[in-house]
Amino acid sequence: MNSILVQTHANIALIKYWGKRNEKLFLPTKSSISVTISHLKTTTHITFNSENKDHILYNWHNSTKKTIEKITQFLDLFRKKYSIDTHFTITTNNEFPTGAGLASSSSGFAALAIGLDALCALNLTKKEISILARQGSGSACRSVYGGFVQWHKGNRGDGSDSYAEQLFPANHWPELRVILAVVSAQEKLVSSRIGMQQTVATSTSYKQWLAESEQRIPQMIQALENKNFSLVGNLTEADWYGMRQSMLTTIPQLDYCLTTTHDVIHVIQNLRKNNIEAYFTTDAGPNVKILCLDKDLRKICTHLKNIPGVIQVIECAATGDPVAITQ
Ligand code: 2P0
Repeated sequence: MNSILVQTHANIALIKYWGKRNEKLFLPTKSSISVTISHLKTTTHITFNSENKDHILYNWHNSTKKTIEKITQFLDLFRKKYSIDTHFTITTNNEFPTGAGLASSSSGFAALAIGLDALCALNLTKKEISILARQGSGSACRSVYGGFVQWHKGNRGDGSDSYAEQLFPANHWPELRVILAVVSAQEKLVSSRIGMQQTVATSTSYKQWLAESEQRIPQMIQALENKNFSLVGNLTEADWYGMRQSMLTTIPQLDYCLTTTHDVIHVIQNLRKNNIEAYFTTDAGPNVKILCLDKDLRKICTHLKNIPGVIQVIECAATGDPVAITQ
């Protein structure tokens, strides 16, 4: 094989990952559950490079100078782990809606892990690929799959039991929608990596969230299995409140929300009072992700588009497994 082309998608966590018990191996303090979503696609092309260095071209939106460092470190880790001594030429593009301020390393590192395995003909299992992707970026271990995915936190010190698995394929729940309400295209001030480190070290409410969030895992799996939308939504928001509280009690305080973020949240809460069911979550940034069912999509999008400060409204759904094409 001369080259490989991989397509992956970013994922949005319903039960969040925020904090590591081992920084070097990217081992999380808790398990998490996500949905891999359409519209946030990464396309990555990898070939062997006969020179003694890697060539990396990327356009990961909102990427910082650190991005190239992170990719290079990941390639070094891959070579060391699998005793490979070649270098690579990599072109990796996040085909996210332009200027949407939706940075994600999840689809990026998942694509690299899938592509490197295929190109080097290692025949790794999905579990091994997930463990590899995790060491590029924690959330990337979940983007190795489409649909609804669980990342088991694991207990071992070497990380061999900290990997993701698919819970349900994307077509398990075709009526579910995820709307992205973009309120800012700005880069975040504190990266997830640094922010979560500070939370683990200083937040007074973090331990309580960890305990409560871990209990939500089996509840969320059951709710997804039964396609119980109200319960999925309520668990998602409850977990978000716990993460938000942990961020707000971090020293220095972490507040990724903007005024418009709160405006969007209020609109969602008001829609619910008027029997239009929608639920919100946010991550390490001000953009809001909204869960709803297909039947209410149009109405909810109309309300979101009318909020001053909302730049873009993107309608997504759960999407399928990554695709790898050998060339
Ligand atoms: C998540 N986030 O579960 C959570 C919710 C942000 C808030 O995963 O340090 O970019 O590379 O492991 O994966 C963002 O964290 O951090 C994230 P690293 P990552 O989706």
